[in-house]
Amino acid sequence: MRTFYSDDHRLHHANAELNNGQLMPCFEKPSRADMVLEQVKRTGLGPISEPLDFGLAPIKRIHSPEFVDFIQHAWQRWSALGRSHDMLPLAWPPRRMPPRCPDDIDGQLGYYSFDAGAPLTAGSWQAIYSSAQVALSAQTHLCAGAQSAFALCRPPGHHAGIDYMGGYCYLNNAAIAAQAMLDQGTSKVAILDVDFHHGNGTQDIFYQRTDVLFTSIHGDPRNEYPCFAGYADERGEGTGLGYNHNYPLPAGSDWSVWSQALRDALRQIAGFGADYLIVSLGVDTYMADPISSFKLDSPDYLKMGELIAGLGLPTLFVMEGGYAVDEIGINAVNVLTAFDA
Ligand code: SP5
Ligand code: ZN
Repeated sequence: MRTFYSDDHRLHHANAELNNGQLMPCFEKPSRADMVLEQVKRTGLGPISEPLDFGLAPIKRIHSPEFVDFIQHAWQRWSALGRSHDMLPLAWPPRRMPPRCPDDIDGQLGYYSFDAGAPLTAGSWQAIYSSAQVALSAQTHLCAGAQSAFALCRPPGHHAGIDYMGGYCYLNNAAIAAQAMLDQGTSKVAILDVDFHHGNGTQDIFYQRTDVLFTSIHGDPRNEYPCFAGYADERGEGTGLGYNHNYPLPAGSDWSVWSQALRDALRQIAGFGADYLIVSLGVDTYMADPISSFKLDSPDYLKMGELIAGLGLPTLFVMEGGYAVDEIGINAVNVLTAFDA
C-alpha cells in the first residue's frame, strides 16, 4: 500500500498540554509520525509519496470559512501582540451563554475550540494544512483504483468539528477525504474510527447525513475523553438517524471485548453498502498507551487489519492518535500489512 506523508508535520510542535491538572510536555509530538514512517520503511509496506496540493476548497467543504481563516491567521495576530508562547484558549461558552464570536483573539480561541488540547504555534498552520493535503492525496490515489492507501497524517483530525478544534485536532482529515470522495461522484462512504477516543468531530460533521455512515469504538465517555460525546444512544438525527453507531467500552477492554464491537461495526458497514471505507486509525488502544485504558497488544493489530480487509472495500487509512511512541509504528503498520496480506 502506498503511504502519503509530508515532513511539514514537524512544524507543529507545541510545548505543553494539560493532563491531570498539570501542564506537561505534549503527548502529540513529532516523533510519533517519525516512528510510523520508519516502520513503513522497515517493513517495506510500499512506496512513500509527498502530498499534492488541492488548496483550501476541499477543506471548506467540511469546515466553515471563518474557522479555517481563524486557524490560518491566528499566529500572525498572536505574535503581533508580542506573544511568542503557544496559543491556548481559556474560556468557552457553557449552557445558556450565547455562542457569539468575540473580536479579541483570546475570546476567538475559545469560540473556535472545545478544549485547551489544541495549541497553535508558529508553524502549526503549515503542518495542519499539509496533513489535510496528505489525506486528500491518499484519497485521490484510492479513488483512482487502488485497493488501499495510508495517509500518515499529523496532526490528527477526528476531534475537529465544522468550526472547532480540540483534542490535538484542527482539521478533520478523514471527513475532508470522505467529502472529496462524495464530491467526485461516490454515493456512500463508511467511516470506522478505531482510535481509543470517540471521534466526536467526525460524528458531529455527518450526524444528519445518510451518505456517510459513522462507526466508532472507544472508551466510554462516562470515564474518558472527550467526555461529552460517544454514548451508544447517539444514533444520528433527522434523516441521518441510524447512520451513526457508537461502541463505548469499559476501561481494561482487551481484544476479546474490543473485537466483538469491531465485528458489529463491520456488519453495519457491510449492510450500508459503502463504495469506500475510511479508517480513522488511532493506536492509542494499545496496552502501554500513556493516556488511555484499553489493553490491545501488538499482534491484535494484525487481527484488526485482517478483519477490516474482510469487508473487501477499497480502504483509506488515516492516522489519528497513539502515544506509546516506541510501539506506535509497529501497531499502526501491523494493521496495514495485515490488510494488504
Ligand atoms: C487524536 C487523539 O487521540 N486525541 C486525544 C486527546 C486526548 N486529550 C485528553 C487526554 C486526557 C487524558 N486523561 C484521561 C483521564 C480519564 N479519566
Ligand atoms: Zn485518541
